[in-house]
Amino acid sequence: MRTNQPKTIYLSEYRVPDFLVDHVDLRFELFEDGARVHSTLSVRRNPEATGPAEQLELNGDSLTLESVHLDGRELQAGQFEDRGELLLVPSVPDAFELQVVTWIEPQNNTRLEGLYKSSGMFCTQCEAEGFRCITYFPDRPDVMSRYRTRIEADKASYPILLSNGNDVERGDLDGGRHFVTWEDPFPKPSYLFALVAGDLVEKKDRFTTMSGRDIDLRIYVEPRNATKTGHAMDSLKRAMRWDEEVYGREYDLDIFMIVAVDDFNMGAMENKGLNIFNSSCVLASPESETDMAFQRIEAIVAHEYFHNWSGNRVTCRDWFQLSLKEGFTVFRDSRFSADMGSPTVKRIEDATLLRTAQFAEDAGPMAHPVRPASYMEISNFYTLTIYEKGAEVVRMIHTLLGPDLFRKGSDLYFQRHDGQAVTTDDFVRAMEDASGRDLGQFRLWYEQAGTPVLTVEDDYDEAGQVYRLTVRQSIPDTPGQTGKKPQHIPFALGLLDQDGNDLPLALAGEEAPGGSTRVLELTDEEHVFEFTGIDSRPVPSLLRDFSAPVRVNYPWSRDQLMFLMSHDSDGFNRWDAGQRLAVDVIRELSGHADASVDDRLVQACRTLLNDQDADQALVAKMLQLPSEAYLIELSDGADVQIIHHARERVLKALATALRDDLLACYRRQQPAEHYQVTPEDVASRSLRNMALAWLLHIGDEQARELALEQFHSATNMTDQSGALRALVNSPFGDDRSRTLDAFYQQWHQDPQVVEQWFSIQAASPVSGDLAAVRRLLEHEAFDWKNPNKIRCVVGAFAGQNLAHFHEQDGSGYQFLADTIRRLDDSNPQIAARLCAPLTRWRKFAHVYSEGMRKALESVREKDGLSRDVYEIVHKSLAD
Ligand code: B3K
Ligand code: ZN
Repeated sequence: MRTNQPKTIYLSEYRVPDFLVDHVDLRFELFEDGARVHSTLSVRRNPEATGPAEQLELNGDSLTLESVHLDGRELQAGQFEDRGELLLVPSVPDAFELQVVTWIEPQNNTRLEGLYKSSGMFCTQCEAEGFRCITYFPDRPDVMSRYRTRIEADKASYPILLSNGNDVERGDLDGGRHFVTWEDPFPKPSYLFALVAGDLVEKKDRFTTMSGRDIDLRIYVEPRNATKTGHAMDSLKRAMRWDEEVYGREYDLDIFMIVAVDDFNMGAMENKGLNIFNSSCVLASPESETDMAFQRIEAIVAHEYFHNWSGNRVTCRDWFQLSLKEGFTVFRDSRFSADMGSPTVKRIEDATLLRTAQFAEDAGPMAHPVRPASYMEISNFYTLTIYEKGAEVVRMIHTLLGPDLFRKGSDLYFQRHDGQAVTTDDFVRAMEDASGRDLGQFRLWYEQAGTPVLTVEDDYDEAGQVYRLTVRQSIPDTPGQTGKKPQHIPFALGLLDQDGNDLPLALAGEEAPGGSTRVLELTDEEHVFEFTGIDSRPVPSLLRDFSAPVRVNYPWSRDQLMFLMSHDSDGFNRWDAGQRLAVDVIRELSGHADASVDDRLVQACRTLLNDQDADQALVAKMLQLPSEAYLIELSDGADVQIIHHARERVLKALATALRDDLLACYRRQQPAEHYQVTPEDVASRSLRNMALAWLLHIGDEQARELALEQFHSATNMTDQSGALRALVNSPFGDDRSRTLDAFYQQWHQDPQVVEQWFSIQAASPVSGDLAAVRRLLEHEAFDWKNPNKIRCVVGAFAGQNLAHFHEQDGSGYQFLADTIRRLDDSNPQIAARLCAPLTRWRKFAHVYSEGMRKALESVREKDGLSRDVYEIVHKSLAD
């Protein structure tokens, strides 16, 4: 077991940098056996530094130092100290030029941080601390510099050489080599540096900005992917226009580039002017990618583009402020997606992710505030809390201020802090200054971890025609944080009368009603709201549009939920009522073999299935049963097998009772002639494939024929993989293996499709047992060095295939632990991500939690554990 415990870094210990670097001049010599990096830094003492800095300290990681020059003089041993992770140069002048030459081996870089090779091309990933794997540097976001980058490489193998900014010079060199020099006029932190060298094809387009500037848009991909760039390019142009219209933000360089790479630790990266994307988050064609992939690509392309302002022009002072750029940018991309598609569906998807995964994180051993106070390894803090809860926090400011004042606030923020590295507090202050609102208490959302719980009680006074709501908030303890203060929560609600109409809402003392949806502001532990002029007992519709990331407890009856499902004017709450009803019905069955499925749920689903006037996008969402992960999140001492079987029984009962309705629905939803990703078409395909999946789940023969026919005749991947998934999860074993083989034969040359093929199998509750998953790891297309393959097999198994992962003999846990140990040396970031399913071991019933704990312990025993995995495992096992 590792003995040297990684250091904890505290926000309270933040100090401004002792030295600033105004200019960085880089020269890369790229070879097959490594790369030489010549770096020239113009350094000066920071006038704001608090102490007299004796020495210059530069970060480094896995570098071979070749030479150091200070103002042209080579430093000899003794004039500097190479401590591996730090290069120290004592007694430096106030301003000087430092030249450092390092040798690195991108071809052996399996961590995929810094400069590495993917399918023969050189590429980089520097956020958060990857730049120090390229050269020695004060690798922290509050050191912002102008970069000039010259790349030299073999011309035949690497005809395309890219970096940030504008390309200012190019030419040929001896020995078949060439160079290109890039200059980025905008000061930036090192984490936004990027370099790409490869044999890529270039897809070009143009965009004219609001002030009439012409921008060159380019997407670089490997030649085999040349036909898969159209959707990303269209998405990019829509995002550029949207950011102008909604935020008044214009693009600033003359060129914007996107590069697709196959081996990437996460989705994409917003490097200035040169975004680098995981292939799976940018490449798409209707034949080979699903609707979900199309939507994901649009959102991620927009997200990375939006970072140009929220992240790059205004960046983070330190990594505790990560949500400054991530929360805000997720908020921006989710509004963009809502505007491009169905706002209600987008809201449902965001809330589902939050309630299933972020609430779980917030209740587990890794719980942390949106602005954490400490960390060991920053890579572990690219979390649902920083991203999704952070976005909800910004959204609540938007709700409290209203769109106009919020826009004034964002204008002020961008104008005030352009070119600076700032804090979440600066963001909130700009919102306050522009709006005149006091967000003092609101700031607790950034400081306190844990999901607030609202407990709501009501009572109706018929004689006085008063409806009284009592709302109490409490915030659970989280590791290191107890006794929390009440937060400022925007609580949107409506009241439905007996006919299902919204009542006009007047609070006691008000002269006129203030609309039918009111945003109440909760600031105390308890509030009592009295609504007057209510002439019969209403049904409350609480937390409309999910106005805050909180849990709401109110004892709705099943009849009330049915009523809300069909009448609530708030689409989100119609869906939520359906989810609550389904959760209630599934829970009633849990562990009770003789209980039967409440017919009201069957009726509700039948009504939905046949309601052709309703918004079909919403209907498609409403017909999805709550996931096993969500059901687990809602329970204490969760028994996965019981939850799985109860949910299965409900699904089977629904499919059996609604067989004819499902077949009719399937037939109604005929494929559109031309593939488009509109909310209507997506809903139609989703309903069609859901009907198929439900029917195959109960082994319906007619549906089997339909699925086979759909599998072979589909002209888009949503329908083809929908049929495949339904067959894989059916009792028809022969069809399952035949279609899986046929699919692989058809698509084995397309890695993105092979990833889908892997994940359908690894996530299958029917056939994806551990033995099957182990066979997938032996498959010719599986590659331990490719994060996507690991995610699609191991991640899908542990994260989605809960009944098999949680086999009571603990085999799934031990398998995951072995995988983490195996990956810890080669790619610690991916290894650390895979720990997540084990971290919540305390949530589960004893038969599960023991095995999970043992698996974590076996990871903890590994020698030389990475800082990434160390932090998660130790925090998870802490008392
Ligand atoms: N900023 C990057 C994430 C970097 C993760 C580094 N471990 C992508 C994004 O959020 O846009
Ligand atoms: Zn981001």
